Amino acid sequence: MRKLFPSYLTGAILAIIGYIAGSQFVYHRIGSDNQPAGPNFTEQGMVVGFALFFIGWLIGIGALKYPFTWLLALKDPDHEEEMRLAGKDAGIIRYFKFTTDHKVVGIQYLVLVLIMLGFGGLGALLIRSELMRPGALLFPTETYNTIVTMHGMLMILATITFFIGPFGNFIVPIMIGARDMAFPRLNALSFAILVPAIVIFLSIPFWGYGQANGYGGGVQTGWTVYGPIATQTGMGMTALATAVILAGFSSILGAVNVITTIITMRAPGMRWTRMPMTVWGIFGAALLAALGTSSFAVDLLLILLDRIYKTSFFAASTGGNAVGAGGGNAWLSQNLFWFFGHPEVYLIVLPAFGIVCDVVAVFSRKPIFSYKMGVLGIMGVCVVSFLVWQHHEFVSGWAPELRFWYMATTELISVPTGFVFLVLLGTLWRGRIWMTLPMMFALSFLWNFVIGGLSGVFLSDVPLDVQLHGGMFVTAHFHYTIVGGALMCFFAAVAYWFPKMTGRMLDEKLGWIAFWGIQIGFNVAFLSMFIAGLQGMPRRVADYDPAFATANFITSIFAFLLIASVALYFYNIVISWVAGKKAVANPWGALSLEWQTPTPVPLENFEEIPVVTSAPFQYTQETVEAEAAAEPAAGQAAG
Ligand SMILES: [Cu+2]
Repeated sequence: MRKLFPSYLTGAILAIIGYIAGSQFVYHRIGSDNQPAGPNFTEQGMVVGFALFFIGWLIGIGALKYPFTWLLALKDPDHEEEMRLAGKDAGIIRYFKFTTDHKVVGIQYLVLVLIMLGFGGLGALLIRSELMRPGALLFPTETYNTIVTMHGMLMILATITFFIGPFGNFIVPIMIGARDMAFPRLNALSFAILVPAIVIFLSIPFWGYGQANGYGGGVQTGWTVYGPIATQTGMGMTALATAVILAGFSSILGAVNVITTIITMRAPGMRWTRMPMTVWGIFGAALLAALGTSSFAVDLLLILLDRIYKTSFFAASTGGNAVGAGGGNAWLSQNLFWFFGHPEVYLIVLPAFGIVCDVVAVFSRKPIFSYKMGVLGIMGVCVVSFLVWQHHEFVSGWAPELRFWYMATTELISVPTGFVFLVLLGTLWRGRIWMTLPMMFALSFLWNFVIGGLSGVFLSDVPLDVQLHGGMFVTAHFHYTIVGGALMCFFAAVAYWFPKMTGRMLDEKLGWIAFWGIQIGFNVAFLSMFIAGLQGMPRRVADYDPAFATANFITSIFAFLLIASVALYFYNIVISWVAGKKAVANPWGALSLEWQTPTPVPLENFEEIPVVTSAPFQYTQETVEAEAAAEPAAGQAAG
């Protein structure tokens, strides 16, 4: 029983008590009727409730214990206890605790990310079921809009977390030869903040149905939450804004930790030019998260102020019920959103660039081709990604005189991206290719991302974008980059590091069935969606012209195949984690540091801090020939 306090269980109990206390305080102390001129008490009650929900959770899991003992100069009695609890002998309970072991935090992130992708996938299933045929099949339009908004936002939250969270925490410290992250408690906190954020997010559909504001419940803005519709839409918007602001903090704290760890915790000899590409990719993404997230947080904060206190940051005119008497600007919302929104897509993809380079090097048994050009590519994208955001507003009427410049910068981003792809092709060239599951997912990233990237060039051209903006061509484009690209790389990373993170091998047969189902389902579904877009079908509509029926029917059927295959892959992850074949310490014969540690990885990672003497993945002719000679043994090891 003692192990259960503090834990996620006590955290959940105090969070619920906190919500009830906070919201009831507002409702009863100030009253819950909405006076048009005054603040929106109902949503004020929600926000105060959410704030106490969050604080109750932090107290309940013990996250505030250390800061208070430190603040009050009390001896922190539990420091040793805390580390012990992070140790092996605490069993599975340690995964439901506020713990400082970066490996446990990495696993916690992996599980949460899989749950988020699961809910996002459910949203995709509902969307494609509705769009399988013209006509309103399953949902009233407001419900459909809420599902589309939640699917988009949740998948974005999942994909900006699914590399830095699991692998940035578990693998990167070991890969650079460190014993832990720079700020272990901040690390635990960044995860602890994300959990209540996702719970609040999933509550969106339950707020406000039947309310008088004509927009009903939920939220009908799409993931871009533009003002002023974000101010007028259902009450779910207040839950969404609160949840994403919290998730933003978690992302910034996590990013600061990763950046500091990579700069300060590298082992002797681990020069910048000797770091595996995974580390560069995650470093670049962390920089984008640390620098960009706040503009989105401000956007959401202004939406909450416009909703609750009737300010009018995004309302040009008041329509008679605003304290601010208008004078706001909807373009402000778009710019605050996309100043983060575009770097955010590279926050998702930069780690994938790095991971794919490393995986391809390992399974081509070759050093990374032109390593420095690869680094230049990743960091080049990192910088240019802050200079392109207006390409999302080519048809919004904002600053048409700037369109030429943003078209140029957007096309410029293809150059450093191209570096990374040439590095990949150069590494594959004449490699001794070992077609493992991680390798195949890495190669599918290559194939899909090229299609995603090229279709992006179309959209960066103003004349073409005027035709295609707001249509299904755009939706197909970003699903090719994020699903076809980043998600495939996530599946590669899971298959690649699964043996090190869980001590088990993923089931190969199930893996391959899922792989081909995913590739066929994904490519047919979204190639057909490009066609619907070229035919002129708008996005974010619950119903559409019968002219688009064929393309949508094909997309839905193959999307079902994709979703079923992803579900099979998740099933494989679960059963292999529980009962998969035991893994040896280095089943892939990889040369980076994490594979030189035993499995399971000891608490302190290394007996002795390693000394690094060369660039990563220095496969030589000799090592490859020696391995080839021992081939039968290697086959069995992996088989
Ligand atoms: Cu963009």
